[in-house]
Amino acid sequence: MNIQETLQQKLGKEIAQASNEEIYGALLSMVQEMAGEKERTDSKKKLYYISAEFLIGKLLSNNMINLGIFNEVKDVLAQNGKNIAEIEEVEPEPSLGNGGLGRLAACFLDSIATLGLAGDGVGLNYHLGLFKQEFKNNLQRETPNPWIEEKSWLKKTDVVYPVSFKGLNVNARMYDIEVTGYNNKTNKLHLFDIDSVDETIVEDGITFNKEDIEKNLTLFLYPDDSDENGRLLRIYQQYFMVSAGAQLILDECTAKGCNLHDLSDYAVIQINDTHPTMVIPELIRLLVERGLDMDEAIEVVSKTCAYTNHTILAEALEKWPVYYLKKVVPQLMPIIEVLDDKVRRKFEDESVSIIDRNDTVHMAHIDIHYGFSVNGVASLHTEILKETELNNFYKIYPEKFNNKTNGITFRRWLLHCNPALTELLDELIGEGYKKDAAELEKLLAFKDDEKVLDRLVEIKHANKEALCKYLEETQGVKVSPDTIFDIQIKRLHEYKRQQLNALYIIDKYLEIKAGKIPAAPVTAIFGAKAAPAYVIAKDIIHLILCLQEIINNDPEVSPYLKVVMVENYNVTKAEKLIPACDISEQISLASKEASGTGNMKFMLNGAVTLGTEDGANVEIHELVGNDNIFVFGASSDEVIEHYAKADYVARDFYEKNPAIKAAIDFITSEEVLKVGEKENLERLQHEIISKDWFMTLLDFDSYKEKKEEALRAYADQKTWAKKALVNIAKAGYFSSDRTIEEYNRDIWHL
Ligand code: GLS
Repeated sequence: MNIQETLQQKLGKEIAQASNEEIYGALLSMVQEMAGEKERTDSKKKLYYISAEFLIGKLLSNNMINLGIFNEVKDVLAQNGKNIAEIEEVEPEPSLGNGGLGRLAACFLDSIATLGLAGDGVGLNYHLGLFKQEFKNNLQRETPNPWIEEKSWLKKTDVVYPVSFKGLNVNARMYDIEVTGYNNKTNKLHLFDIDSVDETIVEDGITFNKEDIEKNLTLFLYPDDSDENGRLLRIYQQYFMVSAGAQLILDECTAKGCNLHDLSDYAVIQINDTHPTMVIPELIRLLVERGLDMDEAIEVVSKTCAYTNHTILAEALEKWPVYYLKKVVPQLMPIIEVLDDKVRRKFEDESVSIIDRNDTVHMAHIDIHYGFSVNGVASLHTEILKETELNNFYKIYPEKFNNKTNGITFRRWLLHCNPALTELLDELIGEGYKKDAAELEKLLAFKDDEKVLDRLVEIKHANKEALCKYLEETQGVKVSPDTIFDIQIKRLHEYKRQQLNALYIIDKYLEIKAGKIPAAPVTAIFGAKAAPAYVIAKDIIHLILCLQEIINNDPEVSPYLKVVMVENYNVTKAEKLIPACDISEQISLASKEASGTGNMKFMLNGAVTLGTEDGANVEIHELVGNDNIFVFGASSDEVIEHYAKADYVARDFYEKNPAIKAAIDFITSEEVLKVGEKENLERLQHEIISKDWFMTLLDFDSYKEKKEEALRAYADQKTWAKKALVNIAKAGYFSSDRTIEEYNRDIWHL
């Protein structure tokens, strides 16, 4: 049966007569069947990528691309008067992650299957993904974000494992999502869930009773951990995930003939950040239960587990008080004590202990001592881990440390989101780059080809037009595709410095008001969610929304400058924003962004980076060279030194730099107070003047200067298009296929 016939059979009617919802449902079940019939990867040794987040995004089109039927389906639909883009709209987005870390896990699954490697994901089936963001009175509001409908990608399995908490025994049921490789075999994403979850306990917004574990265990992705019950729930979630995961791993390995002593010949477990760290003591516990002695169990597990560090921000390196663990998973404490004891006997250095003197368990320390590999996610990040953050560990275990610079899947971030660019690439360099991203470099041969450069400009313009239409339809915001699209989309965090961009916008506004007309009109686009309990991050969103209202409604200013804060920024929106971007804002304080992956997506789609020497920006810079990137700001060495000496004083900049002072004063000016909340704006202003923990003001002048340079450079469209071309051509290095090949070569050995 061909696709047309299959669809009609599933629909029970002509495609032309069916609604978009019905067509989506039919496509979903067709794709699921096709994926189910595909060959599974198979090898003695298998990777388990265990992660609290898999930000998979919508799956329909991605799966169709990987199965090689996307174009055919699109054509069949078009012949019947249907538009694939409208069908895509019907699919709810599974937002099972916060940001880069979760999206990376999803890109990795795609690449693992594409390379034909046996590797499954293990995580949690959150019923409500990252909250849905709404703007009201220029403030962020959070509402629940459900994604599981009657028909979904989840397949309920009969696999159920018991999980015990103190005074509570529950069952973890496994749900599976097929992971299709591009023109290759399939793997699975296993998501564990508890049958008793009750979505009706959600009250106003996203609040719920955090103590009713049987009803809330998998209810939310990352429940609010600003109070103790929230943090305890997090431990419940983490243990639920790793205990079920560990039982699955042992079951699968023994079914293949593993005798547990040789576990590491059958399994390798990649621990994605510290959230799944308890898998180490849990596996040890299970192995002892199954007959191994403690020392051997520890050794076996240490040969099986590898750890990826994704941040140097102290607040993200998990530390749990012993009494929390005793309250939730007392069965792990004796094991963690043994692990700590062994470390203390071997090393005198208190800073590498597992349980510190305040009775706090350092999760990363468990991973480093009892895993065989520790990797950072970009070369600068790994160097900082080795030389600074984890230097005491690096001195003990230099052989464990390695770098794996992040990557992105080109199936989603080029083939799917930018079909026009994909078509041009196919025409110019053939399709080989789809399997071997390094072939993108062939594009460099067209660097001086005027016709090709014109086509790049045309494609970008068309993508910008499509975005304008989308923004008008979804948010009622009108912007012009003939302005420079300057985009900063990522989670809202002070270290990412959206506030620096906002201060620049204020500065620009004040200049225009004073009669200084800019060379080229700019549209500043933001997209960001702030953690519900992160007060200053929400204040920054508030400021940006206030600026949007003031600037876009000011006839003197809006012809030259507009501000758009995209509501409910998520993977789906990223897919529309990235292909339309001219300038990619990657302006974190150097040393703080471990890697970034948005920076790679923008580059691949022909945007030019305006960034600090941070995370993977450093590698982008090396690849494209000085002419094709705009770099500014203090270096990571300088920043680390400022922290060490504690000699950065924001107020000095405020007092000595008139432009900075004017921009900061504006935050609480009458104009802003007319549309904003005094309390929030004053709090933010005070934070910037008297704390500014991420040194916004230190980089203000150099940011402004570089940004102006970039805006001026844009005027010469040919030269700009050349920069875009070089960025695209050099992006091959950032394919997650390359990253996964390196993981496999150096760590997994599948
Ligand atoms: C993060 C880092 O902040 C990002 O720089 C990085 O790209 C990502 C994936 O490695 O991991 N760490 C984290 O806790 N959240 C992230 O997005």
